[in-house]
Amino acid sequence: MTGTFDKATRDTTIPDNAAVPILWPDTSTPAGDPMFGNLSIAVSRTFRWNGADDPTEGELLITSRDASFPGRIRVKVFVQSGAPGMMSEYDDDNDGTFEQGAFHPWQDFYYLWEEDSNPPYQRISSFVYYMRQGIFSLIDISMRTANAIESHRAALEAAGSGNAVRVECDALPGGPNPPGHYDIVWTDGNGNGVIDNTSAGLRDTFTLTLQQCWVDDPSDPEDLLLDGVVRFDYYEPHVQWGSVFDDLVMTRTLNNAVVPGSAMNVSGGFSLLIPGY
Ligand SMILES: [Ca+2]
Ligand SMILES: [Ca+2]
Ligand SMILES: [Ca+2]
Repeated sequence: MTGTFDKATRDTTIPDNAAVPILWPDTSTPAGDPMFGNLSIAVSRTFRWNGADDPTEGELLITSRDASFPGRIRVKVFVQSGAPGMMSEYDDDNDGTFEQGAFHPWQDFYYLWEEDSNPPYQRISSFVYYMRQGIFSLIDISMRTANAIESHRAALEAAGSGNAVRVECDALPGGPNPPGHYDIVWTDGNGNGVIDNTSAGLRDTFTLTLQQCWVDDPSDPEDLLLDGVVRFDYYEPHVQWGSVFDDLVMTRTLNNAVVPGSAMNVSGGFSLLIPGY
């Protein structure tokens, strides 16, 4: 996935195409049949956010890579009767005409995939978008992790390689919820006493262990409660790093209260290259 972020306007764009094998919503327990088979996802119109939580432009085309369903699904940002949301459409015989279609405002669209009784093309549209949002959340966590390392750079270097620096998180209202925390451990791979990057297996690495860490963005009603481990298996300050999530539990909070049933368990990782960050 590639894109750009304008720091001044907070305009995010994602113009790429991506082939993503999406099999299970929770890859830590890959048992039973995959939900929707193996899907190919193409961005047919650039996604733009422009500082908003939900995109204001964008369109995806979804096909099956393992013949789980015929034809193709189109899902696009749409406004109907003044309500912003997504239009899902299905061309089941691949002749270019989309015979079926339905609009859902954002709050309904997000959760279409969970209901077995919804038409499969609507569930798949919703699930693909839900997964993209999940990836966005992980990118956000990865960038916050890099920020945390830079914010505590002096303390980490003073503590030395292998010694944890503890950082308090915010207190989730409605006790008993004592503020959680995270511990950052820096491993000075090249042993030079500073946080840096050198080549060929002598990389500085980091481990963040989060315990009931909740950080409130005052401008956003939705925040995350985090438990688990985020590692950087390499880190080049302000340029690139490799994020690994070990049994990270992400639980959504809405208006400072946990959303029941929203906990998502993530294991896996990706590399991030951010020139000019
Ligand atoms: Ca058709
Ligand atoms: Ca170093
Ligand atoms: Ca908030």
